[in-house]
Amino acid sequence: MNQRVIALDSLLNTGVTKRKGCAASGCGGAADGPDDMAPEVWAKVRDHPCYSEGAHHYFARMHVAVAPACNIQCHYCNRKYDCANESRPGVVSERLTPEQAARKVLAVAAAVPQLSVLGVAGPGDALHDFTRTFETFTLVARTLPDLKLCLSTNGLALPDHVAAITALNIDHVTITINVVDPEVGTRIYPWIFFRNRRWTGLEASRILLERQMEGLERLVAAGVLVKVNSVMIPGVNDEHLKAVNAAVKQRGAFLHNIMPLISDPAHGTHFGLSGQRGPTPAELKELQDALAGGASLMRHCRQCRADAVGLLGEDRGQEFRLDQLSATTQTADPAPRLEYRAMVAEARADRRRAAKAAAVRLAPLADVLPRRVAVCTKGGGRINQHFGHAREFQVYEVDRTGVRFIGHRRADNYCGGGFGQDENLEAIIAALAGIDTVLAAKIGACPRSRLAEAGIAVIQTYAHEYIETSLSALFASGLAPQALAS
Ligand code: CLF
Ligand code: SF4
Repeated sequence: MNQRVIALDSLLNTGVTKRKGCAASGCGGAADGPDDMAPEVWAKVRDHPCYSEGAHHYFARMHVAVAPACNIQCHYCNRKYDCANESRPGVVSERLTPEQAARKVLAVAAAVPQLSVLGVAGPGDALHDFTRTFETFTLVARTLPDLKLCLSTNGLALPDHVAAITALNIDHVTITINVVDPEVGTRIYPWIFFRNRRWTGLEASRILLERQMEGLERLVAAGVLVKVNSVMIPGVNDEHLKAVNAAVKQRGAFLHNIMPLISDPAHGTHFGLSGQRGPTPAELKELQDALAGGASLMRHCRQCRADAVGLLGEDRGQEFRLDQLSATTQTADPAPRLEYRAMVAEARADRRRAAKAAAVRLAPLADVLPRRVAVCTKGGGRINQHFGHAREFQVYEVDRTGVRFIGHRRADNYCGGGFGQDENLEAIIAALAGIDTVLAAKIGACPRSRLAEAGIAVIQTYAHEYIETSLSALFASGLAPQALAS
């Protein structure tokens, strides 16, 4: 490792604005290297944690909650419910004016050199009251022109704003498209508000779909990268999402992100209250695998809050509440972020070399592969997190062609401030269903032995190594994971 790569690893491990104690909380298949795409496209996605799976190990996004209202109703949405510990779209702790949002972005940018993207993703629709969204972007672009701008919309108002989006250099737009058949849409959307009146039933669904497709086509024609988010709702649109994938691919969507329905009666949504369940991780993966070869799939979405701050999978929003802003540094100096990006470029090149070497090592291992393994990581593509601090596990598939990120499993972290929490450990074991090997930087003797009883080997041998290097070394060693875990 050269000095810059070491410096980057230390930055990701310790954090320049380090959190206290164990607290942490939370758009594969995305082509992910300069060899996979045109240079102008690579320049747009290189540092965007949602549009590049590789970037999500290094870069942070922040959302500012400047868009409270929405012009449609989805059966999975209730923006009134808010829990500070919950990572879920539509959830926010405080709503901001554009001026407040711009101040907050400045404070975060000064403290978090990993910040590369500012997004408006609610809590309502970013384009319903578009003036607030565009004013926020205008203010931020003036002071922090190095940040990429990103917005997320249901698409109903989108065709009216394509010109403004391109004029503001918003290179990334997400449209949530759940159906391409209005009949199916009637089971998701009870109403829309369009051209000064409320529409219901088939007509509402038809108008929404037409507007989404028009918006998608026009953005693609204008050179904007469009990601399509779809909520997978078993028994409603799960099979249908194959048709959605084909339709959005045909219209030039850059990525398709299929997100599992989050459904809980406590959230007060129609689906939550009517008992509609979300998909299991296995059902989600089965659908994603069935779509391989269609529009490129995003598998690393964390379904984040509309006020999320930090790397995907962590949420530092509570560090930057409005009442704390006056006490935080406010500087527009881009130097720390530019220096960080230069370090990341070197680290990613280094990691790509390591991944190629790993693939060579894996090629002859037909008898032991494919395998699926979970890792504890704080970013940088390394095994650099203590098992007890992990609130999520990244899951990788290892086969003879190499190592691929295929998703993540969320679980409350085990370490509760110096002592283990047994009930959390049982939840973690449940979350790791189907996985028998975990790589972590460190784990205590007690949890390791409980996991071993559950048939899960936790290996610390590869602490701080690249994930690809470690997994290829593990399987090339010829040793069973249980042998290395002891
Ligand atoms: Fe935000 Fe969305 Fe932009 Fe990312 S999130 S507006 S594209 S900067 Fe990302 Fe969060 Fe998933 Fe969205 S992980 S919910 S895909
Ligand atoms: Fe909620 Fe978004 Fe649907 Fe509006 S478009 S109802 S904010 S989920």
